[in-house]
Amino acid sequence: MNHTLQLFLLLSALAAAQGSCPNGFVAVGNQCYLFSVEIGDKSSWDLARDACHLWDADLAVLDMDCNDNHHLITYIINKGWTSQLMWVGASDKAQEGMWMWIDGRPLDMTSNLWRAGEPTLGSSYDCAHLGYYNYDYPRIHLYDNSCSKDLYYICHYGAHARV
Ligand SMILES: [Ca+2]
Repeated sequence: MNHTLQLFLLLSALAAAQGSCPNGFVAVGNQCYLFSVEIGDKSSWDLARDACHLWDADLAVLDMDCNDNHHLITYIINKGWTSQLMWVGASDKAQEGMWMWIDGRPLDMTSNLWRAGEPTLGSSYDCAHLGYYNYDYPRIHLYDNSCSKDLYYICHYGAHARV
């Protein structure tokens, strides 16, 4: 093994150990996210995805089986962003009432990620965002909303969209 390759492997290992993320992204748990609230950008759900794609990312996917959800939500609360509505990568555009993450996993409508009473099953409400409701502040949950609404969004580096 030559020295250049050894150095490259060492730096790669260090970067991974430090959870380093691309410019603009922050490490939360062991994932990298970009919060558009940091750059003041709001857009529709589709345009938010386009923006994320420019950074080799896609809208955030949350997973109940994984601690990263907890890290992400705690991070948002600690930042004081609980009153900001932020698009994440789930929708029921393909089929009303069949919520899917953009990585192809189903999002169970009974998931604890949803605010009680959400999603509303509206055919005009097909995209999911994180947000809060007055009386459970500062807890945040998923809500469905109109995809054309201009909201902040969370890009997730390395999220591999299949839909
Ligand atoms: Ca819907």
